[in-house]
Amino acid sequence: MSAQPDLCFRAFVDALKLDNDLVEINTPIDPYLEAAAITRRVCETNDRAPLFNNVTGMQNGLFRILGAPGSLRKSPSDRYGRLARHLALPPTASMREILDKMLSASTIPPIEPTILLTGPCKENRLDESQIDLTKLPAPLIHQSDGGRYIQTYGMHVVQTPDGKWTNWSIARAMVHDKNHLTGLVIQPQHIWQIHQMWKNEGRDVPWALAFGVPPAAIMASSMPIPDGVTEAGYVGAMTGSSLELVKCDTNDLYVPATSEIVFEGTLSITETGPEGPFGEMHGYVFPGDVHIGAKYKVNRITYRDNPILPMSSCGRLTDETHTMIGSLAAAEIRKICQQNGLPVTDAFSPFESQVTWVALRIDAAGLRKMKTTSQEFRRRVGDLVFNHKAGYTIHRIVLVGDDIDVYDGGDVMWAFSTRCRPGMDETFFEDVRGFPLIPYMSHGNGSATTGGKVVSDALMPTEYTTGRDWEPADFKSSFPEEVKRRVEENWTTMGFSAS
Ligand SMILES: Cc1cc2nc3c(=O)[nH]c(=O)nc-3n(C[C@H](O)[C@H](O)[C@H](O)COP(=O)(O)O)c2cc1C
Ligand SMILES: [Mn+2]
Repeated sequence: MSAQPDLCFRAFVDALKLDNDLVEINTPIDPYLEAAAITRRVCETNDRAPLFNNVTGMQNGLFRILGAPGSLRKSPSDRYGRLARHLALPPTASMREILDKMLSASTIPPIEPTILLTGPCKENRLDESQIDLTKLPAPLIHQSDGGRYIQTYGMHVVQTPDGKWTNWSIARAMVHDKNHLTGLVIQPQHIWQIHQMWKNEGRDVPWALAFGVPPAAIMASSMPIPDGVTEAGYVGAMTGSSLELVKCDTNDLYVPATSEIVFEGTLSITETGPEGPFGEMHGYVFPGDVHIGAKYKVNRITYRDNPILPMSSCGRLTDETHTMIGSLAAAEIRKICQQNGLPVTDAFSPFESQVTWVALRIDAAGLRKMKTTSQEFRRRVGDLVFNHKAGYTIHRIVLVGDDIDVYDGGDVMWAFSTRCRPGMDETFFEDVRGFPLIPYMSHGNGSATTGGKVVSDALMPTEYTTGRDWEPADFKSSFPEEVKRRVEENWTTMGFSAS
């Protein structure tokens, strides 16, 4: 059985422990707000991931909770260590290295999964008569949430009616009653696309929801890889090993053999139910704001011994909805730009923008070769990205020169604030799909689902023609090497602190 941290969630938890990146809590913790409050504080301070071993109301071991599975570490040297451990990269991996790993499978053939007869996720089972979701210690994550969001970091498994495409993705879901969940199934997400196909056929969608899946798989489940691409094969190619899956008890879907907990059932094409509100990725909850959500029926639960439910206590910076949704969309946007001949070297969604922006780093020589204008370039980038599913969650694209480190929010903010003249250097897109979760969309002055997007050009006119004609007024650029060396050598002798 695969025991590498990228291929097995339980091994991942062990790896965090070895990294001293885990706080095991053995005193009783209430899943009603307390576990999420601890996790929230962890996210806001970049502290170690909490593992709640003793969750009030546990039933037959169901379940322990791991908070902040993909949040940040405190030290700048391994800031992205928890994400790196999802991908078998060294904990000091840079964001660029993490995103390159995620994109690495886009240019190589998929590696198909291997089907095992059984696996750890079958160690325990509950049949239909034994299931009562309302009795599980599902977390209440924010005090004004409309339900207990048991699903914030599990992987939905759905397949097209013709069986050719099996999609894995994260989409939130809350406990509705004894044997139902309600959740977000929204356009243009793949789970929505596949739900539409079954609707056209007049049949409910066979469905599974696997919690605590191989970390490499949950990363791919959070990334807008292309329509029609089966995440299992993509993850196989990315990790270089065929994923080990087992068949569901009650339908023909397959789930990772080492999954901590598996729900099996159907996603209804006719029934819906109240869903939300929820404290969301942009850092808000609107109390009382209940919407109609998709409805799932749970017929079977299987689980490992002493299972662990991963939980994202999302909201203000920094949690999985930022480190993963923003970063992974940016990676896919980089790829799409490059495939379309744009001289983009890097793309990242600054956390400071609450992951509503993507900064595109433009290669200087490539830009000059294009012999384009700002207006033309802005239009071309916006038409491409804002009409693509990968650009769904992004409302501002900032074009920056290759002197800017897009992984550094301060750098991007400096360029945006000083090189992009409001209005004149921007092109607005009012006829593209918008992201309704952003407060200014769903609770703002205009349509919740259309427009509100902009390409902001923080390239200076000389960058399009003759090249940069300025020098940054900073330590690095404003002083001769000899002077800088002297300053650095004498730094501590003069009484300043070592960096
Ligand atoms: C912690 C977390 C929570 C998420 N919640 C949702 C959600 O509730 N609804 C949604 O549509 N996408 C959600 N996403 C983003 C999707 O997983 C992402 O857009 C992914 O590309 C969707 O998969 P697909 O490309 O196969 O459609 C979440 C991602 C993460 C990391
Ligand atoms: Mn997909």
